[in-house]
Amino acid sequence: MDAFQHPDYYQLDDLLSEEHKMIREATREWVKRSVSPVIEDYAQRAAFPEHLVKEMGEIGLFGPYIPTEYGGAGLDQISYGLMMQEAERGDSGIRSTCSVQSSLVMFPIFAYGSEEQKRKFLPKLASGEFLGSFGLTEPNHGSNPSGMTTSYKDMGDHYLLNGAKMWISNSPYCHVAVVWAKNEEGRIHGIIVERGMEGFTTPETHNKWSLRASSTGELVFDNVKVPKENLLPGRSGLGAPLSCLDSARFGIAWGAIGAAMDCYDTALRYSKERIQFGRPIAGFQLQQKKLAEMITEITKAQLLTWRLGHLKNEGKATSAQISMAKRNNVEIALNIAREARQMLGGMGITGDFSIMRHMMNLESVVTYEGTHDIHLLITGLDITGENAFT
Ligand code: TGC
Ligand code: FAD
Repeated sequence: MDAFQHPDYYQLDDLLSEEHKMIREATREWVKRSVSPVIEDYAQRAAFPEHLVKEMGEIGLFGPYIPTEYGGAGLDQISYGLMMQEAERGDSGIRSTCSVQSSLVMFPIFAYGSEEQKRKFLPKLASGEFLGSFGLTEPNHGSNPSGMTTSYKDMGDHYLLNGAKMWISNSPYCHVAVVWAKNEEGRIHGIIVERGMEGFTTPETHNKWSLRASSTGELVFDNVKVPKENLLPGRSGLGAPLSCLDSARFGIAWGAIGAAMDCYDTALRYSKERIQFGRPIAGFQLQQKKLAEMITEITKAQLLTWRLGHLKNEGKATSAQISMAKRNNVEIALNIAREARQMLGGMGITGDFSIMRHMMNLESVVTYEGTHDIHLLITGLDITGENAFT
């Protein structure tokens, strides 16, 4: 049974509106009802719980901040963050599916798509009828997407797309993919590729020890004829995909707190029940040190994201501020998962508890959407003005 109780050491609930709390509770209830009972089994089998996609659409996890006229819920950024927190409290793979759909597929279509594209794709993506994927990373271009070689040619009445994307969340199940590719002048544009287009395949990536309940694969384009109306007309250049990453990284900053809270809550409860040397292990100073440091880091991360949420609502959050929150919160979540796992002793390595699954998932979260070190370099550039990437 999922007995999760969320830690709120600094009474941060007082800073949330009633609507925020309702949205958080609704998402938490759904996770307890639909995710927690099945997720360990899916992760152990490395299977994607596809049946949850429609449910995610129904409870508004896809594009919560997209306006209602396009099928979204028209909510603010803190609501989005709280939903991602609760989703990742269940499993990072569940949050990944929501991040990709909301911030990497719906956001670019909403922000840079034509009116026809918005009306054609957004309502179906919001409801979960369509699942989307986002193709930026390539086999030889991960941290440096500007070097991408996927490209398209103007053939008069259509574009011809060639290349391959790697490490793409949702790819084996996606109905549509927002793909970033260069035109003949070397300028990056977003193109919507639809399943069924000849030459478009999505082979699955196997043997992952992390995000096992999320499906990852490639996007392969072999002379794919893409109709001209599928090009996103609103923005070109690397800044277009990077702006989508800002939105997804913001959601991850919140999501990582969910994973951290779940590990802390599990370890705290276990430590009060587990008796060694005639007393609960919660009474030993070394175990208290771990728990005290966990709740301190969770509280700091909660404050960081709350402030970031307000800045984002006001349109003032910078990319570098989002990078700092993503980097910090994923790091503390990973450290908390490692410490919490030790607190459970041998039981910590089993699937009877969620901690090991969170720990392995977070190894992907600390790598995707910009690695831990890339985010450090983004902060370094922001504060010094010196570019240390190249
Ligand atoms: P650089 O020269 O710095 O920038 C190129 C242009 O982009 C602008 N820009 C941004 N715009 C919006 N948002 C941002 N965050 C931006 N950062 C930069 C910049 O102003 C410039 O504009 P312009 O008009 O002057 O051309 O680019 P660079 O080639 O030096 O690279 C910078 C770097 C390394 C920070 C960037 O490329 C980067 O972030 N690399 C990490 C790659 C990454 O995060 N990939 C993620 C792939 S998607 C994914 O992982 C999904 S996981 C999904 C899940 O399951 O949750
Ligand atoms: P590399 O870029 O090769 O980096 C290797 C190491 O070198 C890292 O430690 C990195 O920090 C370091 N490094 C690189 N450059 C520098 C530098 N200038 N200075 C110092 N150190 C440096 N991508 C998508 O487009 N869409 C998706 O949906 C998606 N989903 C993913 C799902 C999973 C499970 C995973 C694991 C990845 C996913 N990715 C996705 C790809 C992800 O964004 C990349 O893995 C990530 O950006 C890093 O790229 P890379 O793996 O090629 O590592």
